[in-house]
Amino acid sequence: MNALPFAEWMSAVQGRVENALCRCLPDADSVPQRLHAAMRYAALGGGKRVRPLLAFAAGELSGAPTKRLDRVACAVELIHAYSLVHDDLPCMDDDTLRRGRPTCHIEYDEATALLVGDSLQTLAFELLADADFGEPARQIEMIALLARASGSRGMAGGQAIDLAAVGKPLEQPELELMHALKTGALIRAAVLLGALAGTPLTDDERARLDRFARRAGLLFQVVDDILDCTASTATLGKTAGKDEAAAKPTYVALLGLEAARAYAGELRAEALAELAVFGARAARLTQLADFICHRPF
Ligand code: GRG
Repeated sequence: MNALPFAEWMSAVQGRVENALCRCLPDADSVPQRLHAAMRYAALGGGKRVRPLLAFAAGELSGAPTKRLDRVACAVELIHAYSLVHDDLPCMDDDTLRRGRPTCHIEYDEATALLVGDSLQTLAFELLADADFGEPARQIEMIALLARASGSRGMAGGQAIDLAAVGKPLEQPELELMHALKTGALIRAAVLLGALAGTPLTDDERARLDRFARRAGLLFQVVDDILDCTASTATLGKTAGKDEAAAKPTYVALLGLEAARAYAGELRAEALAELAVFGARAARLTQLADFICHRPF
């Protein structure tokens, strides 16, 4: 896949991840059928697969075998899919549209959607624990990294801060912390896990990759905020304009649209600067940072 133009590489990885997810999710006709069908509904057939793409791109830095990257990519995507299912529930964001289709609790029911999230999350850890990553100590490090990124000091913690902040003006450092946890932690985990699946990086390389991942996570969120107020519901496949309607603290609300765009440009440049040391090995990560910055949805 190394020689492919970016768009073709992207769809090759997306297709590969779709197949890998399809294989690792329980069959829809196995008991309990309704839960398994709903898990497949939530995880398959949609989404940009940005986190898996980041894992594959980071894996190119460390020469990670594609079979290991399949595992990593599925694990982070399953955590992401679980977070979307729970985020859409009436007790959270209360949304009816996701990836251009009815949300999981609308298509099924709330109790099923709750269990879908729980089950996708535990399946992610099962995948990492069951895989052969060569070295047990590294495998445990990877499992711990994903656990921390997903829990109260990562994604779930960011969601808690977000829920508590609705209607309250947040200053930029508080907004940054919220997003570093809610969106950034899993994006960072995708990058670091992809690299960890191969030959160990030096301490300096790992620190640079970590700084890249943190800037890329923030960039993803700033662009998400911009898209929420500039793109249509049809383009996004989810309800547009929800942040403003729900008085959510966003970069656009804090900085204004033009300054948010300029900030996205700064974050892209800072992220790319961290990759210079890797040379051609970071070509895919560079292209992905550009994609995250300029994506239409
Ligand atoms: C419920 C524990 C828990 C956490 C929820 C991810 C999340 C935390 C909430 C989703 C709400 C949201 C819009 C967050 C902003 C950034 C984001 C994660 C957008 C959706 O991710 P994409 O654009 O979605 O990668 P696709 O559908 O392409 O996978």
